[in-house]
Amino acid sequence: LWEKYGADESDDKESFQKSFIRHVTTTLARSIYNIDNFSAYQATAHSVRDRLIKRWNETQQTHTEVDSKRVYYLSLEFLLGRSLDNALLNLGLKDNYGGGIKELGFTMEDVLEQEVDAALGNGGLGRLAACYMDSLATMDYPAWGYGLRYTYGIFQQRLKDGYQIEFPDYWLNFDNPWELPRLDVVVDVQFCGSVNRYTDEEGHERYAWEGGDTLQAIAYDVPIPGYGTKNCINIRLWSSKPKRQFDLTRFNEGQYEQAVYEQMQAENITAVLYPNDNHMVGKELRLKQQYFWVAASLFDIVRRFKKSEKPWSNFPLQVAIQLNDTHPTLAIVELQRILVDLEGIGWDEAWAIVTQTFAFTNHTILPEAMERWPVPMIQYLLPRHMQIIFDINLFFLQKVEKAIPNNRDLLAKLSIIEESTPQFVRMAHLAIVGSHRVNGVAALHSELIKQTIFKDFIQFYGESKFENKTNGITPRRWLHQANPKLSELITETLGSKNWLKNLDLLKGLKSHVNNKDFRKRWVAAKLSNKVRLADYIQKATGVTVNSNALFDVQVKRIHEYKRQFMNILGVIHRYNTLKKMTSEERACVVHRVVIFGGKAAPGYYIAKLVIKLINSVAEVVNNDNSIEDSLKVVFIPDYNVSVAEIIIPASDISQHISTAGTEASGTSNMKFVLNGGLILGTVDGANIEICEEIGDDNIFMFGNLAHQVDDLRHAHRYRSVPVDPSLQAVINDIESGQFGDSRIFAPLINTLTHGKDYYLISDDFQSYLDTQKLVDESYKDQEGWTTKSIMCSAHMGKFSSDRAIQEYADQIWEIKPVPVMTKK
Ligand code: 26M
Repeated sequence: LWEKYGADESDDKESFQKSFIRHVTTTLARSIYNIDNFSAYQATAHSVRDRLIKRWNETQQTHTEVDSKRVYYLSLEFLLGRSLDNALLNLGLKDNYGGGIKELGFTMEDVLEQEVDAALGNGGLGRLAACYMDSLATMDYPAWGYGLRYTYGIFQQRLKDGYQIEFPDYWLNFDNPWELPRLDVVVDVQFCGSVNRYTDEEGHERYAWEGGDTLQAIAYDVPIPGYGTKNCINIRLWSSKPKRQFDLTRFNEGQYEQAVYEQMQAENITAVLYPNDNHMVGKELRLKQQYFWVAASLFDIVRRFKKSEKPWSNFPLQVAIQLNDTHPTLAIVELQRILVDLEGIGWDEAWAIVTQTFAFTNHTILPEAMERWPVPMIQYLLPRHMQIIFDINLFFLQKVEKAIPNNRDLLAKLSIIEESTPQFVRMAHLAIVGSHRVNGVAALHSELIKQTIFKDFIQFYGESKFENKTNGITPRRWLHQANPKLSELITETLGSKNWLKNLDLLKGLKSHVNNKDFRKRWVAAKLSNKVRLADYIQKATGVTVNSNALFDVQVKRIHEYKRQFMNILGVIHRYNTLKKMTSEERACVVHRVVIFGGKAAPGYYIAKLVIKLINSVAEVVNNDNSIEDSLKVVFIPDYNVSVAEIIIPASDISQHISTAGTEASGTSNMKFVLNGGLILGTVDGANIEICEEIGDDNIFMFGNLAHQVDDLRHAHRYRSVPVDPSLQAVINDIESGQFGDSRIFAPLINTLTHGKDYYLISDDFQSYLDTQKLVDESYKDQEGWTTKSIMCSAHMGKFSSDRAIQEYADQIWEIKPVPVMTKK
């Protein structure tokens, strides 16, 4: 009967229309005469969902039968964006569904626009996790993601008088067709309580964690379809619930409010994503989120392993767990606790299993981003875990002492515990000690972590534990989906779609670089993307921009180290240069549209002032007729994944201008270049490797190098005004009130003067302006620019997330692809 009546989900147009209408009438309970674009989206999404579920089931069945080693990617953030278009393209349904929806009286574009982003992440780290899931699925790897199902994703940004204001992102307001609630998959998670020592039947000393509060984790599964494969993997997101619906005694005693309050406390845990990016906040609720997620995920992983009835020593042969930054580091402690306390395995044997299982990715060397938690806080919430951390540290330091005797200074530096008052747990140290491999996310960054934050660990471990895995991006979303015109041109030119699974094939474009027709279509694709963005800018900001101008883009989280401030200071310099020109002189200048976008953490005062300054400058520049449209400045509000999909394909040049050594990798740099946009960047993160691949003729690099930064910062201690005269002139312009009340910006200016210019804007400013001039000159040579643009895309093969995932799979996880077996 199962075979006979199992869902027949064919992929042709008629089958889609049938399922569309079925979902309108049953799932949505609407009449066919009463469908708006949103219901059309819902019905289409549910039709796709049916097909995803089928693949998801077949994939999980295959993985259970084959039972080979799986990787579990633990990430507190999955910045997925929209799913419908991605699923249609990955499943190969776009054409049939597009045709089908048109006959039903809708356009695919309108329907796709109805979807709200799944924005369960801050920025780079969260989007990386999403790209990696796409590659794992596409390459048939048996992989699971584990994360939290936040009720509120990253806040929505709006502007008021040029200032950022935040609004809650209540993304689950309408139903979410991209998740499968697993109300039967429930895990108890314990907090607080106490630890009791006892002796077991064999006379061993054991510890039991007892009492405290218990919450429940409910699983919600998000299917991730691969491109051009039946494989469909899973991200399991946990949602928190109180264990009992009501405390009945309290309820009966009339303490209704207290009973409901406790219920709310439990639901609080997964209520909101912390909106900090590259900055640690020591909030207790954040620590609770981390343990809640880690405990539920490990329980699930261990339960799955136990089903196969293999000995515990096989655990690392069946399970690889990747820690996306230090956020899931408690997983190391939790697995050790499960093995020692619950399974009765000896400490050393358990620890060998743990360290063989985990690997850790570091994403930053910024000191303020390093996670450290007060010992008393962990002691209170997780008393047994705190004991285990102290034991892990003790045994580790004993080993260090044995290998490198009589070096108390080294012991203090390596210790997992920071000996301050109160003591702190250094999560990165715990992650290193508990993992068999540690990686950085770009070549320079992986070198820098060995020379700076983790230097002392090299003394003990040697270098081999530390390696590089340069980040990557999925070409499916970031070219095929976001830039359909260019994707089509590439496919036609190369004669197949194989490049979407093997990005190195883009090299084939090189032999067409002098082909007139190809070049014409390449330029036309860029122009039509610029027109699309100009329309969006008009809608979102009310500013009219000329699509023939040079589009200069900086979109990323607002942070001092990323130096959006330097960019806007450069804009002021440009504006005042233009103002001094005659009309004839201005006629020779390349017109520019400078585009900003990005969110500031709600508590990051200086970052918020940068947004205000950008908007104040934009207001003056955009309304100054005397410069005759030679410059426009826009701040696009609420930058997110789906806005990025409009902005990135439209850029001529994008800025990645962090102080050298501060941006671990960057991933949007890769997205821009893949789409034929040039880079203006510092010698930092993955810019360096992009330059190596595309050649230094095709990129504009400037500024001081990472190894010079320390000396320059030191030199700043002996002065208190910017050394660069052009910078001083721009500061004077702001202080003169050219962009409104200058008192507003005093704290910002102070970071350059009295704040010692920690991010070296002054030191890089002249080099920045010079390189901007080069950009202008190069852009005048439109043919030369087109050649650069083509060469950029053609050499981006390395930056596919498929390459990155292949390296992780082969060198760290040791997992093999498991193609899905389909019945019939
Ligand atoms: C930590 C504690 C409390 C609350 C939030 C956090 C936190 C959240 C996100 C800390 C860091 C977070 O993300 C950091 C991040 O996105 N790093 C970026 O990672 C990218 C992928 O590797 C790199 O390309 C970027 O260079 C790096 O900045």
